[in-house]
Amino acid sequence: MRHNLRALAGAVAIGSTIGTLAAAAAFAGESRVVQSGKAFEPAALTVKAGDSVVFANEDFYDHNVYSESDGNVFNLGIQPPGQSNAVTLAAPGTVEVRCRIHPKMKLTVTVE
Ligand SMILES: [Cu+2]
Repeated sequence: MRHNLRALAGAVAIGSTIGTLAAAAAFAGESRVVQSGKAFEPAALTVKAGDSVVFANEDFYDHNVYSESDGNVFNLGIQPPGQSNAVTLAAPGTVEVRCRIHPKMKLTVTVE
């Protein structure tokens, strides 16, 4: 009986390890875009479908980041200085990101 329990514990440990590896492989990437000086930094980046992009407002102004690109429509709403918000970009394609408050702010994300 004791032997069986030990074997069972070993099987659980191996299963747990495999589960952790699978979770790590499936874990989506995360990119970071900073808003500073009424501009996105960087102004262009490439991510994989399912990845997240964190928008960090490190500016002195409110921003309102959004996209109306097919498959990746989002609107972060008013984002005060110091606030970060993440968006998951699920659909491959080109995502044009803008700010409703500052129309000159432009970011192009290529989702592969
Ligand atoms: Cu803005």
